Amino acid sequence: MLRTALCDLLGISYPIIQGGMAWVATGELAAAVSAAGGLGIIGAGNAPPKAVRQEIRKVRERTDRPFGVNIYYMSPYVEELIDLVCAEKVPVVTTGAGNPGKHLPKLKAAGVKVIPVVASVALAKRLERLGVDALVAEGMECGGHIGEIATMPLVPQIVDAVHIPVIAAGGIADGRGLAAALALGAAGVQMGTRFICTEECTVHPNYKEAVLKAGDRDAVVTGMPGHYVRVLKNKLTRQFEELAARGASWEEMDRLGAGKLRAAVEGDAEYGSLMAGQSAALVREIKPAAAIIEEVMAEAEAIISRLGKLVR
Ligand code: TUI
Repeated sequence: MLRTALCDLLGISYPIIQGGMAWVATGELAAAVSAAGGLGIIGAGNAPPKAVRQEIRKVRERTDRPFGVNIYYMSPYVEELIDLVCAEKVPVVTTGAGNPGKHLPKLKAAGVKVIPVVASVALAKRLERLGVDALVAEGMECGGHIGEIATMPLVPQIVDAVHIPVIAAGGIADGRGLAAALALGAAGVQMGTRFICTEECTVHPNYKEAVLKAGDRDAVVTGMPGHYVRVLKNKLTRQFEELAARGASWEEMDRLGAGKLRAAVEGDAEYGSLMAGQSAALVREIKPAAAIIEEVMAEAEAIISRLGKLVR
């Protein structure tokens, strides 16, 4: 049985975390992942605290296991969401697109475990010093807003730089990815794209279909330096290309992207922002979240025991 320090830290059975994708990771999905022994995470995105509280309730109606909420630091509701997760005693908070340092004392006092998502060594070191419990090291193969370093070089650098558990993310969708992440020194993985194609994920079937159909070159990068977003190729990404070709301003790009993730979640696969990582090409079927977790664990365990036999 494969267990890591992350399982002990979070009280979960398997070292698999589901990415807290805005609009995509609802209470239904988070509950399914947590009930199956991983860590399900609600993506708060730009949603108001009342809506996030409803998602927390959904998880608690479905499972007693630990779960998390991802707080997106560009949200206008960050302060209220911090108060909400403390009041609700949410077991784990992951953070994205910002530095949660100033909220750590409050979160720690409420007993919330804090796991920031980072894409650089410098921020990883700074956050360890401030007392976070673990880190997600997210490589640029991931979907949505991306950093500049790929998973393979990023994870071991962060592992070397800190003493807390590191969770690898970006480009991971199966047991091979989990085994590889452990080989890099990670204590577990976070997968987002793979969990879009679950029975419990509430996005429109068109979004899931686009992930299933994606090939190796379909998860492309749009946007501007400092604000790159990885999405699946469609009519919207061609509009972004046209804007970039004529040297459009940041404001024009931003205007084109506004509201488009929600459109994708509601079924617009042509002009919606189908955020997904390069691992989309590895996703071939829609299954229950529990079946994915079982399959990933069995595959990783088989690989690790096979690799062990290579050493003679
Ligand atoms: O957060 C992400 N990826 C995301 S968030 C998102 S939400 C959204 N997008 C469009 C419309 C509506 C909602 C989509 N994709 N990844 C986690 C991540 N965070 N990767 C890198 C970082 C990061 C970047 C800078 C973390 C901290 C940071 O700090 C800067 C500072 O303040 O030091």
